[in-house]
Amino acid sequence: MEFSTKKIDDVELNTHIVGGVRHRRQVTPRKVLQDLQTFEIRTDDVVVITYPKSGTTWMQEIVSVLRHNCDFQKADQDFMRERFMFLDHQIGNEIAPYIKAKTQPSPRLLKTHLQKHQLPPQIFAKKAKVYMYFTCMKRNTSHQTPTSSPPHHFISLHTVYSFFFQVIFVSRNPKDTAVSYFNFHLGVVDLPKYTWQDFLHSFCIGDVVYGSWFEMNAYWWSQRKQKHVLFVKYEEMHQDLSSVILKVSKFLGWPVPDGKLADIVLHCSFDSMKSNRKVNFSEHPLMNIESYPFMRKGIVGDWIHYFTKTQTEKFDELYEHKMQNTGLQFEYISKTIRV
Ligand code: PPS
Repeated sequence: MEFSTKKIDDVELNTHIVGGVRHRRQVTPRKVLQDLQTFEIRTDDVVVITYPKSGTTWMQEIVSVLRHNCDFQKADQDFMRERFMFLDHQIGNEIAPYIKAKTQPSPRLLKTHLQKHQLPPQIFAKKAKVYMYFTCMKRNTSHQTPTSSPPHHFISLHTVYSFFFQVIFVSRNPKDTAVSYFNFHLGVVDLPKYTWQDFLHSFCIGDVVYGSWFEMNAYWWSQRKQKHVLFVKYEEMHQDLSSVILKVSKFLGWPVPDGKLADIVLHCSFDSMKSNRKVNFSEHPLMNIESYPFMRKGIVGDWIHYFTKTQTEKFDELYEHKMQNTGLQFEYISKTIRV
């Protein structure tokens, strides 16, 4: 699938390939990826896993609010990057989030964009534990004299599933993801700068930072029925945020307080998050938010303004080829907002 054959020089300067995946050279050094191979997952960790630009921050804000029982002030007390430990990130000389996470109280909130084979292996080793135990119960014999008959015992089998952590995977249609990711590159200091054509080409062959959208999404889609995995689509959040909030709440076991659902929807709306400095990354040291806002458009269907007719045809062909056996389908046009 060729969109472009142009060689982009600063890609090689600013990024490196580790484990077959392209990463930001400064932000995701080899050591971080190596150390994550022995990172300890805790029983009550909540891990938000996404391909970049899929609605990660949106989901993080929902989880933060639920975590604090809908106390918006508490939820937004810290900047997003201090609430969720971004495992595969390290900025300058700051202590890496995965190191900070080691001493954080539970339940920890973690975020990662890593492909399956670069995630901490414990994520796969510690899926769920099943305890089975027997109890013996003596029948209630109060109406009998102790000596009138021997006590009767019942044996009962109990099965307890104890889940070791929870994964929320957010997926966004790949055309809008590519557009959002392309724009993000323009605004982030150390990310390589591409033309749209070159970016789309690299995205399609999985040679951008964090690798292949197709691989990551196909894998987590295949895991969606596991009890510790919640698979949510960005487009679903757009269409019915209330339902998604209730789904996340049920999954995590963190209830929505009575009468608060509408408030969460409002708090997590695009406009509210765009003007919320705790989540809009306006103070992030590596982002040029003035010219390239993190909360850019927040819509379904912006790809229409970027993809040419030929690019659309080629991309649809590629999607069919790579994903035809998965059954994963998306809405590509908003049902509610004109783009
Ligand atoms: S990152 O850097 O990978 O963590 O980015 P991520 O948060 O995954 O994705 C950023 C895109 O999500 C949009 N966004 C939202 N859309 C709708 N409503 C809300 N509340 C919302 N919050 C974030 C954000 O605008 C980015 O998409 P684009 O298309 O670039 O606007």
